[in-house]
Amino acid sequence: MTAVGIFGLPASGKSTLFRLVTEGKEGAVTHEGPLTLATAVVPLPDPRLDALHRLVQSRRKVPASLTFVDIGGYAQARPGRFLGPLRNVLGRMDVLVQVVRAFDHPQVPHPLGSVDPARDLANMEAEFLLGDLETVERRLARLTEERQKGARPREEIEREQELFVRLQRAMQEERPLRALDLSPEERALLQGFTLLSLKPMLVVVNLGDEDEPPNLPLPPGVVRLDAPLALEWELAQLSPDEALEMRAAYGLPPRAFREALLEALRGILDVVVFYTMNERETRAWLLPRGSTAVEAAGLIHTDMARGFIRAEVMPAAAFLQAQGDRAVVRSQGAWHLEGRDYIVQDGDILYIRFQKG
Ligand SMILES: Nc1nc2c(ncn2[C@@H]2O[C@H](COP(=O)(O)OP(=O)(O)O)[C@@H](O)[C@H]2O)c(=O)[nH]1
Ligand SMILES: [Mg+2]
Repeated sequence: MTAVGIFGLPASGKSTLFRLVTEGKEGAVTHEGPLTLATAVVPLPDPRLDALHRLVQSRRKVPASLTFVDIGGYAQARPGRFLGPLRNVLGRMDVLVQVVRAFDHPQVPHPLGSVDPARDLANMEAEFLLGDLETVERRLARLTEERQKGARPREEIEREQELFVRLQRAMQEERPLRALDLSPEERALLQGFTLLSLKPMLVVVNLGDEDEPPNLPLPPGVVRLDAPLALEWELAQLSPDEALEMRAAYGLPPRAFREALLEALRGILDVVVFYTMNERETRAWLLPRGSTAVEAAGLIHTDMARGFIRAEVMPAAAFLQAQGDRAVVRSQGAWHLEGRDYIVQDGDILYIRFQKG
């Protein structure tokens, strides 16, 4: 499951964005402390999957999906006071979508009394950094203790110390962790910690219908998208032709914001898409970039990972080019057998050979 957390101040447009991206789903509601979470699964548009399915004609087509969570109920007490529950929920997400309010509306008061997207963005970033700095300093204190006790091999502790000191320095210079150059091993070391400024983040600036995009100093390493969300939701109810006409009249790009958002998310998530096909289903899967064939097998079924023998691999592009003729793909040398450590590439079609039981 790949989780996308939508967060931001009250009345910034989070639920409007959630409705837009889920095409009006209610979402399953849960509570966590003062927070109310609405969760819904959104299939990812994938022209490559559509083409494969047309060729193979399996009974079902199963797209990869993102799980969106609308995180409501967070009210900023005052800058620099991060609420624990929000940190915990955001910590479980794979990508963060921060909604920042730029629209003004007399009937919808801003919780801080005035519309100021630059302020709201800077406050949130400051809270991220402050919380992360606390986490890092707690870890450093712990590592010093471990070193005195000799609890683990010294080199191991020193390697971790070196990394956490680097993180500490970055945050003291107000640089978010997402802007650091970290090796895969270092990222793996940081897996268990809640470090929000390390997470990929997309900022959605919610404009009024007639607004020009404001000039905003953007935190390093985040992707920004601008849209009048309430208007986008209204336009999403129209027929495609009507919508196109209205979009032009409002000076909006022809492509619906929903599509632009899903594509941007797909871009900042560090994942590849691979495919499986049989007569029953043609299916797309998301896998963290750099994952191996046996990890891909484990995503499909734990038995496949346990009994993994080999993976048959062919690129979707080659299969489509060959009109689904496997013999042609083979004759072009595009079909190959791989072992468990093969790094799965975006667009691979996998067939896992495994031993049952
Ligand atoms: N004018 C205007 N109103 C909006 C826009 N986006 C949201 N709203 C309104 O602001 C209110 C709060 O929006 P909502 O999505 O519920 O915000 P949330 O508290 O962040 O979930 C609702 O009444 C929305 O209709 C927008 O782009 N323009
Ligand atoms: Mg809401």
